Amino acid sequence: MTVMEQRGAYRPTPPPAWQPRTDPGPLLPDAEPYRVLGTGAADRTDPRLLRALYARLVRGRRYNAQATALTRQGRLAVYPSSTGQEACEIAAALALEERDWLFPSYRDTLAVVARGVDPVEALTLLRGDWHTGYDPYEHRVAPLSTPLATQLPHAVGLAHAARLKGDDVVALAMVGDGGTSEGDFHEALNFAAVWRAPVVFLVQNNGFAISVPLAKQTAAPSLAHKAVGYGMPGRLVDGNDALAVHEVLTGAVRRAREGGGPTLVEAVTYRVEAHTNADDATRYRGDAEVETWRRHDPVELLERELTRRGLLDEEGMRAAREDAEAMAADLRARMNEDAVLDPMDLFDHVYAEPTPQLREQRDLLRAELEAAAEAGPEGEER
Ligand SMILES: Cc1ncc(C[n+]2csc(CCOP(=O)(O)OP(=O)(O)O)c2C)c(N)n1
Repeated sequence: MTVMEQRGAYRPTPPPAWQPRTDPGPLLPDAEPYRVLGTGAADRTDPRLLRALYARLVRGRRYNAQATALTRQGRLAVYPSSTGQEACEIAAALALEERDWLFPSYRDTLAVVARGVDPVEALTLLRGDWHTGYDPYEHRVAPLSTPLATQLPHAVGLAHAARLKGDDVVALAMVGDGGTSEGDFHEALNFAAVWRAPVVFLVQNNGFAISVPLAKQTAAPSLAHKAVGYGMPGRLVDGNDALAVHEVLTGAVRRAREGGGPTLVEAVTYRVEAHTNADDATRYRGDAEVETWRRHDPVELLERELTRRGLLDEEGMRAAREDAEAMAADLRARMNEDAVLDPMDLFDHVYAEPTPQLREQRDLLRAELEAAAEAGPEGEER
């Protein structure tokens, strides 16, 4: 007699039928990054959109070059250039309505400026002058976030709160590939999906987190695939194709606005320059790789499309360059003016109610400044 026969009456009960809670199929990203430029789909694009994107991309490139030059002249403490990533930056700003909110990272000055923030004010933080430098409420742009991914839970909180209040607001949050390894990324995406918050997450996969390449950052099939684990759609797009990024982001914003919940968009792009002016990229990557990406340049891709459709000629290109040059000249002139600053401002806006330690430090600094003022310029030199 077998053991099972001895137990006689034992009949294992089958477990309840298991079903996936949602079908993961529709959430999966495409196998290849989505492209529009150079395909038949581009022919259907409104020429006004093509022209608007082109003018802003040309300006964006010039802005990056000017800001980097300002670091060399000691007028800017640091600048993380987004050269090569202009398509993502500009498309992100244009995908939003005025009533929406943008949550940028430190690399996203171009998106901030494209949203309407004064080009000088957008650099205040990087000059080290003042806190954010611009009024976040004026253009609905959160401060440029230096701590990686912390802007993501903020975006979810704002978007969810707006929805609870019945306000029609979508938040678009930008983050780098390295930022996707942060706990804040996980928490933000999880909350967003569970609450169906009207948020769009744009990951600019530019290949590197300073010197760390993507292969050392994640073993995921793509960053867009991470969406499936949270229960939101993941979209993979060519981040140098301004039309493709614009279309995917506009679609994701519309979906969020209509109550469809969040989307994770991975834009595959490349950081053509070093991490910042303080980094030497030749120490961790070769020229050949950079050259390959330079041949897939977002400005040139758009230029080719406009030219092919007869929407741009030499004269148009010159006009765009002149417009960008005027913006750069104005930026240069205004950044060369010494900022008038009150050191006591340092203590304002840290807490609603300053802590005893902060008050003590404030009093110490005030006393030092008063003593220095009494001593006059000679005293300062000693
Ligand atoms: C919480 C946190 N950890 C570490 C850093 C230091 N840090 C600054 S930039 C950076 C790399 C980020 O790379 P990625 O997210 O890919 O963005 P990218 O700079 O390429 O735009 C790191 C580790 C930081 N700013 N914040």
